[in-house]
Amino acid sequence: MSTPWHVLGAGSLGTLWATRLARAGLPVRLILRNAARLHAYQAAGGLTLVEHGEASTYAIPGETPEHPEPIRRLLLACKAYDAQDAVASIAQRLAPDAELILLQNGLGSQQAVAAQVPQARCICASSTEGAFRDGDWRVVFAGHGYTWLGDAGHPVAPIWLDDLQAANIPHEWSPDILTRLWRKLALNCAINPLTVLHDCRNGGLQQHHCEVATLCAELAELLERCGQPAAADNLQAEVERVIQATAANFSSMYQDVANRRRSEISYLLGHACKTAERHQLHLPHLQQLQQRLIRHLHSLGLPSD
Ligand code: NAD
Ligand code: KPL
Repeated sequence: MSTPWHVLGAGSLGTLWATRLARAGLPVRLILRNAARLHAYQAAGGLTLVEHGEASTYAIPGETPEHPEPIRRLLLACKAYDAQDAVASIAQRLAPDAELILLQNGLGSQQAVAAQVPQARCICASSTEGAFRDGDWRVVFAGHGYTWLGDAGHPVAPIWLDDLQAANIPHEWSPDILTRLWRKLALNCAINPLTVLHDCRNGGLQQHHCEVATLCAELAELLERCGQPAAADNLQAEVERVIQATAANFSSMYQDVANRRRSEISYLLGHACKTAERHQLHLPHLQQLQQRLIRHLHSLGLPSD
């Protein structure tokens, strides 16, 4: 039997991946936080994926972190700020040849996880697929996209990409995953905080062209300084293209704030500002943006880390 996929995080992306893998007949196990969550999950009878308005439920076996089966392949599908605690909860179970696929947005959490489990192979992912929860254990597939996967320290693609193919998960092995992650981080830094501060959809930033351009120039300087010139290439043009292409959408950070959820600010703008500081790079507009956003989150009573 092929290696089971352990999926930790039964949220939007975790459900999107787990259900498609299970639908392809691949062995999947869902790791729930504790016995209470496991019982609630079992009572629901599985994970439900809604695609094109049609709901299908998959009775994927669930387990708690304490389950005795060793983990050889783990899809970590929690938010960036939960990644280290989540990995700590299953670290004892990781087999010597374990592989972790890290779906977190931004940067910083992947490096922290890799340092936590140095014996495991950590593969980073950058995804443009979209999904959201519309009930407990129920996720709507919202936007078709692509997932790039890569391992900055080891360019050889893993054999389980065949499983993703079988499960119709659009993906590509990327030899320059760090560049992709930095590029996405820069896009998110140029767009998401401003949509929160100006209380607008992505398209509303067309009225704030100069502010966006100034941020792009500083972000490009940062990318160059940290050895990512390809991620800096034509950044402003791409940001403007994304603003136009997603004009009607609310950014993920806007949605987090509107729904009073913790945002991943520390792994996006926070990571950019921390990296600039480490390189002794003065980026006044980016730093001001971070301060404005932190003040705004505090004024709403939301966490700013
Ligand atoms: P989510 O909040 O919907 O799901 C995360 C799940 O992880 C939750 O169910 C939470 O309870 C669970 N979790 C956290 N800690 C846990 C623990 N210790 N043990 C067990 N479960 C635990 O988040 P999401 O939207 O799926 O996002 C996951 C990551 O993917 C984020 O970094 C996000 O930015 C990124 N991402 C999401 C989308 C999307 O469309 N949702 C798209 C691209 C990237
Ligand atoms: O990724 C995004 C997000 O909202 O998180 C886009 C649409 C690119 C805006 O930054």
